Amino acid sequence: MGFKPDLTRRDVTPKAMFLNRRQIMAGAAGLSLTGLIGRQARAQDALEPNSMEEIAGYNNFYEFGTGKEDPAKYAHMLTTSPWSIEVGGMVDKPGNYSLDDILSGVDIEERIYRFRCVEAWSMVIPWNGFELNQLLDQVGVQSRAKYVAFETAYRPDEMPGVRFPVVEWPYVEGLRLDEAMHPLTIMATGIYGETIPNQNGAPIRLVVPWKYGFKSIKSIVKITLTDQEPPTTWNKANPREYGFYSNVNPNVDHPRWSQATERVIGGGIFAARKETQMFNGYEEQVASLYDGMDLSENF
Ligand SMILES: Nc1nc2c(c(=O)[nH]1)N[C@H]1C(S)=C(S)[C@@H](COP(=O)(O)O)O[C@H]1N2
Ligand SMILES: [Mo]
Repeated sequence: MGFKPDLTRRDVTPKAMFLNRRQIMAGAAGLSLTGLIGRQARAQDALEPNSMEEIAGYNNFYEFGTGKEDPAKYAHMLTTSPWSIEVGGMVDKPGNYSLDDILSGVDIEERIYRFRCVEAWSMVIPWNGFELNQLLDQVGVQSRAKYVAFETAYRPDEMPGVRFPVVEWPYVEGLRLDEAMHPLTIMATGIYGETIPNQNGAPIRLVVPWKYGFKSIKSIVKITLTDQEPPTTWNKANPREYGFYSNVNPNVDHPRWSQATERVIGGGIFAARKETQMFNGYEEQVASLYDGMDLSENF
């Protein structure tokens, strides 16, 4: 079950669009809130306009604030070197591993992935990273382990957003062990062939392309193997709206909006809507992980 690329450089969202997506998203959301254009757009796709909450959510590194420009403005405050990750729990070789040590033992490659933000925006992003299974194999996962828990740095001096209890800090996420071991699941250190910008989760973040964006936890300092389903930030904040799995699924709506379509960054504001694919287009590779599970219960 190796990784089979299905996207090429030609599919990649232009870098300028990627860098400007917040303005693009905020602009489109603003349009859909008011006036004729908004009503036409809504009639076309039969969706409700975005709420202010969703718009604020476009800025999605809450440790630097929930304001639209906050991550880009403040993420430079994060010291990303030196960096280490504490790996523990049910592993043979627990320890505080420096990022340099981790990177010297893995194969870094480019992965061009669809990436889905929970608010229904999608992009195609060229990440540079390594399969998480390489790191897990190195530390020796014990047979009792069933889940992997991840934790973001919590640094009040460097993260102005953590003064506000918008979510519980530190930001935490989790995967089932088979999801974590899947070849599509990567730890990314780069984007568009360059070092990952701080606001996108430098120096190392998770990317799970068949799940909604919030599962892709940024600036990871801790990885713990456990036999219990780990808590996740958005599930703790709102369990009705965000489940543990959070697989992209057009058939299971978020309680406040449809998940059937998405808006493609770079496709133009009105031409940009397309139907969302099961598991974000990775059904062939990952559907078997969920055989026999009711995905509307395990959302
Ligand atoms: N630590 C941390 N990780 C996080 C977030 C966050 O606020 N803090 N936001 C999540 C959300 S909601 C999304 S959509 C993605 C966005 O990643 P991107 O900004 O690289 O597109 O990061 C996720 N990872
Ligand atoms: Mo998000």
